[in-house]
Amino acid sequence: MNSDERSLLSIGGFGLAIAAFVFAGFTLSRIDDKAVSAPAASAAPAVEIKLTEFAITPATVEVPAGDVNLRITNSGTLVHNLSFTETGMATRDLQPGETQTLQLKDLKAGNLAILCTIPGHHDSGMAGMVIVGGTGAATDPAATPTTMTYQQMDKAMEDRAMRFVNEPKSAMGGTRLEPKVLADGTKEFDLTAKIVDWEVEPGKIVKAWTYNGMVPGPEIKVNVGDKVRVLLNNALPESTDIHFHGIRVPNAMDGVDPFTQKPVLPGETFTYEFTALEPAVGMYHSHHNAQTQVPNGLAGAFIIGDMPIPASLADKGITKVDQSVNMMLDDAGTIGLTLNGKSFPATQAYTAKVGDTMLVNYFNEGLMTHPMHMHQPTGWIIAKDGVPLAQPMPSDTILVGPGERYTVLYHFLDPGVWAWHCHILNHAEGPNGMFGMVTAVIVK
Ligand SMILES: [Cu+2]
Repeated sequence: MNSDERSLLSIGGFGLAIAAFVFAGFTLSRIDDKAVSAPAASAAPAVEIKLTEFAITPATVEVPAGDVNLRITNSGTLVHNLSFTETGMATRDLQPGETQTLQLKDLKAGNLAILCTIPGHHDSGMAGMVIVGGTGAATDPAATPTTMTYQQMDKAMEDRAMRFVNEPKSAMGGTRLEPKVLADGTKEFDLTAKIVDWEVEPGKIVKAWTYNGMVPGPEIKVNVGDKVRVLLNNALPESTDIHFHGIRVPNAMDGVDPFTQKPVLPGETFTYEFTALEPAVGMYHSHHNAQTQVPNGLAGAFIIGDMPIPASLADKGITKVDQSVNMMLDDAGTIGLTLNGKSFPATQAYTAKVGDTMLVNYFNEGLMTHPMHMHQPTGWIIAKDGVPLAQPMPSDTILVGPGERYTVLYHFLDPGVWAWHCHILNHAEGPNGMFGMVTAVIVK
C-alpha cells in the first residue's frame, strides 16, 4: 500500500477508498488531492523567521527546493510584515507577538529577496534573502534532495568559486584606525555609529550598522600604558553604547547602559577614557539592543600590545609572524553568515608564501558557535581571550563561541589554494556551491 492509499483510508475509510477506485480516475485524483493536502503541508519543512526593530532574523534563510512553510513571528514592539520583493507574496501586517505561516509551494533553486514594507523599516535593516536550494539548519538535508541535475550543481559551484577568484572585491572593513595623538600623548579614536549600504556578497546590499561605515569596525591597536580616548558619535536611529570586551577598564567605562552610563542617544557623543593597563586581544561592540546592533555590524577588534610567539614552536618552523589577520565571525542580523563582514564569494582572499606564518585572531560577534577550519596547516592555538597559553595547543578546527577570541598561528608548508571555512556545513557549502563563512589562503 502506498502513502496515497493510506491517506485515503485514514481520511475516508475503506468504503470511500473502494468507491473512489470504482468511479473514474477524475474522482480518484480529486479525493487524492484532498486526502494528501493536509499531511503534505505539515510534512513540508518549517523555518522560523523573527521580525524585530529592525531586522529579519535570520537575514539569510536557507530552504530546500519544493514546499516550505515559513513561520513568521513579530517579536518586536512595532507592526511588521514580511514580503517577497519579486512575487509580492506577503504576510498581513503582524502585531507584536503575532505569528503567521506562509506556505510556499514548489520553490525552485535561486534567491528570493524579502523585506518589511512598513515605511522606513526596510531602510533601517529589515531586509533579507531566502536562498532556495541550500539546506537550512531547520531542515533535514537527507529528506530534501535537490531538484538540480548533477551537471547544474557542478556548474553552479564552479561559477560561484570563479567569482571568488575573478571578481574585484568591494570595500572591506576592519582597517586600522590611526589615532589623533593629543598634547599629553593620549591616543584619541573617533567612531561614528551609522547605518550604511554594505555589500555582503556580490550584488547583495544590506543596511549595515557600522562604526565609521565599515564591517567589522576599524581595528583599534594601542600599546600597554597608552592613555586611550574613544569618542562615540551616535548617528543611529536608536540609542547605543560601546562595551570594551576583554579589556580592563574602570567600571564607568564598561559601556553597559543603564548599569555604568546612560544610553548614548541619537545625535549625542560619548567619550570613553581609560589607560591600557594590560595586553589584550579584545573587541569593542554595542551593549545596547545588542542582539540586533552587534550582528548588524557594530563590532570591531581592539588589540593592546603584541602577542609573544612561544619559543616551543621554533622546531615547527615558527619563529616570527609574517602576517596578522583579524577574523570576525558573524551569523545573524543584516550581515548574516560572514567572515569579516563578507559572505563568499565576496570574502577576502589571503595570500602567503611557503614558509610564512600567519597569526589569526578569531573573534565571534555572532549568535552561534563556529568551528573554523583552515585546510592543510595545523594551527597552533597560542592564546585564549588574549591570554597566552602555557603550552600551545594544536588544532586544525577551532570551535569559537560567541564572545570568544582565539589566537592561532598557521605555518604554510605546501603551495596551493587552501579553503578556510566554518565547518558547520550549512554555514559554508550547498548545492549552489560555497557560500557564507568561506574564504581561502593562496600559498605560493
Ligand atoms: Cu558556522
